[in-house]
Amino acid sequence: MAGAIDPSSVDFCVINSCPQPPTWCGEIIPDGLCDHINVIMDRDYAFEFVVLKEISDLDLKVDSSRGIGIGGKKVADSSVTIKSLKGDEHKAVVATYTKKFNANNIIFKGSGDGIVDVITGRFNNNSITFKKKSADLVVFNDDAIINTSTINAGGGTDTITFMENSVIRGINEITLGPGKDVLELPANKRGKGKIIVTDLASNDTIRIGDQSFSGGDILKGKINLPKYVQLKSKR
Ligand SMILES: [Ca+2]
Repeated sequence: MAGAIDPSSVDFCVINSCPQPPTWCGEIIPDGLCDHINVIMDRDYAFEFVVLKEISDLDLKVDSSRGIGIGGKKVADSSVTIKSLKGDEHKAVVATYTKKFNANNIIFKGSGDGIVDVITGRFNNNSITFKKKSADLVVFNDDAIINTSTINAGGGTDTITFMENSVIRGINEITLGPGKDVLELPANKRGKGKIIVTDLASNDTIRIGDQSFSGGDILKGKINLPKYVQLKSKR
């Protein structure tokens, strides 16, 4: 149904100067969903998917580093796969600002760095998977609601940030992978959820509000993390 986007085959259209938004119906958007989504490419060659009606079972694939914004109505049971290559001019970014983003998989391929930016909305039961060796970034912004999601940061120096006023619900499992990773968490958490770190290592850092703790000190029991942060060491 949905194929990978080949940017060279796409008509370039700058936001606000498009005679009408391109939809690439039947190419990246399956025929049955064409009236559900508008696709806009902006001047930075980012794709913006404007979800007009709830969608599910969408399989988006992008074969180069670029920004993908997904906004609007609920998106469920779908996947977004982006292949970022080292040296690509643009960063591979997946930004979500849908009303609800439920049970979706965000997958990065290739060797370049990846970014997930949850700008707003409910982010429920999703998984984010990065490649080995890339320096990746996840940001849950203020007022985004994160519920029962998993992040696998892989190798490389990764940063995962829950902004102070993000809302954390359910059990959220984070695997930092090898590398000097940084996990930033709220000091005064909103929501009743938990953060489980599966593989904290001594060279990782956990920041709680403006306080910074080394993984080594945490593992030695020198630090009392807030109760909502739990370690599930595999070792
Ligand atoms: Ca890592």
